[in-house]
Amino acid sequence: MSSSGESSADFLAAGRKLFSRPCRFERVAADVDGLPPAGPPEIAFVGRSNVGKSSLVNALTGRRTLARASHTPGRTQQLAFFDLGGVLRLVDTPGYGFAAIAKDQAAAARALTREYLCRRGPLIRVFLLVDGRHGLKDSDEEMMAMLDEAAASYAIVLTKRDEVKEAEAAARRQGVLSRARAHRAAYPEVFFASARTGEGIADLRGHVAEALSGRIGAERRALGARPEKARPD
Ligand SMILES: Nc1nc2c(ncn2[C@@H]2O[C@H](COP(=O)(O)OP(=O)(O)OP(=O)(O)O)[C@@H](O)[C@H]2O)c(=O)[nH]1
Ligand SMILES: [Mg+2]
Repeated sequence: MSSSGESSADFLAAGRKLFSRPCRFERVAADVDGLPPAGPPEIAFVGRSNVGKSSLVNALTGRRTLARASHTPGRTQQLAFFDLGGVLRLVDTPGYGFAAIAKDQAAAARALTREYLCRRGPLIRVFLLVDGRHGLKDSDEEMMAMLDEAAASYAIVLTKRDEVKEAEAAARRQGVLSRARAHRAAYPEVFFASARTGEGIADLRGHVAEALSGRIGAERRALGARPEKARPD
């Protein structure tokens, strides 16, 4: 039972309902000027290249090809905005940690993601995706430190659950959870999901519904997030 009185079953049902709304691609932003004006609350998906961000957006929305998933790591180099029934925006971000991307292109994508995560007023929740087969890498720890600093409340999602054996999955989740506890903006629960089989997807939808219910935004304010900077005309 949460402090707001709703049980997790309520949030699961709310999540199912939320993600049954129509979802459509809105726009991509290659730089800060390309960001859409602030609108509904936003949930962002961050993580290393190839971890499964775009696939997870597709799985959550039940749309196979909404976000562009790829066999080529580093394909997504812009922020992609998706509108969910006018009540929520899902934001797919460029992956980090892939050496084959040109250095200046990777630096530009990293700077844009950072600017977005640190300044975006409507952002209520970040999902930090980590490959469930490998666990946290140094680049993930760097992202966690950055999210702490930005006071951007985030939950870690281990991906590709279908490729990890039961015992290994339990140990990995526990290991990641104990490291997450050292980070002040990290949610004290680690999800494990598969975009391929759908395992864990209902829980993630429920978590989004819970974030949308208002508690998480309050957390972000309590953590001292800086207000979104007015952009010069
Ligand atoms: N087995 C398995 N493969 C997955 C899963 N999710 C994604 N993949 C595969 O992982 C690869 C990368 O998936 P994407 O969704 O494109 O990853 P991404 O994080 O968006 O990658 P970038 O945009 O390059 O940063 C693709 O080949 C997917 O089919 C999963 O749950 N299980
Ligand atoms: Mg992608």
